[in-house]
Amino acid sequence: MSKDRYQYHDYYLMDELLTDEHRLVQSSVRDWVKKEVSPIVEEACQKAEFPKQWIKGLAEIGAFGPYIPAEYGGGGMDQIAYGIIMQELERGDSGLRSTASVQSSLVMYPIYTYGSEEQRKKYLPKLASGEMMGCFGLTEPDHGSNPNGMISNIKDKGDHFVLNGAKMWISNAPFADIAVVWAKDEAGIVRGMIVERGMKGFTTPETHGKWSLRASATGELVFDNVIIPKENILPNVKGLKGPLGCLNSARYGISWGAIGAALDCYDSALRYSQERIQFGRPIGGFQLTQKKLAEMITEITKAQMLTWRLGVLKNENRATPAQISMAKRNNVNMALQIAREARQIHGGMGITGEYPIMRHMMNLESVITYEGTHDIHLLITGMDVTGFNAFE
Ligand code: TGC
Ligand code: FAD
Repeated sequence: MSKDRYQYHDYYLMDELLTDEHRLVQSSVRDWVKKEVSPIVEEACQKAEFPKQWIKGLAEIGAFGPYIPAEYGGGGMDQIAYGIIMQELERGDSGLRSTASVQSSLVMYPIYTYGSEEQRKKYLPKLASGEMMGCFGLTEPDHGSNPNGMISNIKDKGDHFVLNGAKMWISNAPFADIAVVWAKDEAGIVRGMIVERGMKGFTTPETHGKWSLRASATGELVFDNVIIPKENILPNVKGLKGPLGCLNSARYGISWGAIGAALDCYDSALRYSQERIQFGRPIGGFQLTQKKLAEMITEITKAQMLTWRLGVLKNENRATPAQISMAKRNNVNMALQIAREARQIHGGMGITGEYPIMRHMMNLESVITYEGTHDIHLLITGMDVTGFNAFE
């Protein structure tokens, strides 16, 4: 990618609603992305490699567990600070944001919320510092949108459980030190557990050949008679509401993150439209280009307001899962549409790695699918407003 010339856009002066702490977080993450991510992200994607040096930087800027209390190594910040971090990271790359989302919302969150005090003390400080990385295993080869159909299972053997099954499409799996895994017990009840790398029968083969999220490592989790000590079971939750509760937090972060990708596409398209001359004038002077840009900033502004309000509700513990679904669905779709329009404004140059557009567009094809697909979130909203469950 050529030099990162990104300028933030805040059309409705939403930043006036931020606290000094929010602003500090915003500028430090933005600076870090410009300095450490932009110069290498294109090459990392071309090579399909996750740059491991980002882990230390992510920990230093507080991207691992920003809302986990400080006594466990977290940042002790609010939900808006978490959203801002996700947005600035995804401005750099959705894969980078994925790594931080998974660590914070899908690994630290369940250990903090459903774990024992011993588990919190053992894992959270190391996860916050990046000394330990985690992943989250819910999806299976035959059970994606319908996780309740999972066949991964544990059997009680007295002083331990034996875990069998497989998980697929797991972000961070190839290098994670631990996995928060969801499997059914003999009564068919979903239980959460911490599986550690090195446990006999546990492997994490990498998934190759992705055209999307290439700077994020994805893999499988395979369990072949893995012995799980009873102290590794998350004691404080039973049932599907355990993993779905984690998804509320991650989906909330994605609703902020997607705006970051959209902002980067819009910013690049705006600058290109002012600099690219055709028919003797900048292409930004043509009405059709203006229509694209005006619609982009309108949609970005609406999404910024939606997430701000959602963040306030989340800080007050009043955000409902259906409200989170609406924001995730709207904002990811908005970002994908903007990436496609921005690609057109860049003409042929839009398909090259000189500009971030095509990378964002391809990344967003995963983001619109993971953490609940576009249509699943529509059905969650549909169920919420009509009272009828389309999944039954
Ligand atoms: P259903 O019968 O509706 O609910 C089962 C139980 O769960 C409760 N519940 C929730 N609890 C907390 N938060 C939510 N969002 C919840 N939604 C439901 C519900 O009250 C019930 O509790 P209880 O006490 O009565 O047992 O469940 P269902 O089987 O009908 O499924 C509903 C459905 C389809 C909405 C759900 O399963 C779903 O969301 N499917 C999408 C799956 C998904 O999002 N997978 C994501 C995998 S992780 C991932 O993609 C990480 S990518 C990370 C990255 O790289 O950034
Ligand atoms: P399916 O569930 O098979 O869906 C296929 C299509 O059918 C979709 O369009 C869907 O909307 C539609 N569909 C399904 N059911 C219905 C219905 N009832 N009504 C209407 N349409 C329906 N999972 C994890 O657990 N951990 C991770 O870290 C993780 N990381 C991921 C990283 C990447 C890069 C990707 C691509 C996925 C990741 N996932 C992860 C998995 C992700 O959550 C699933 O891909 C997603 O939930 C969809 O499941 P599926 O791919 O099996 O699609």
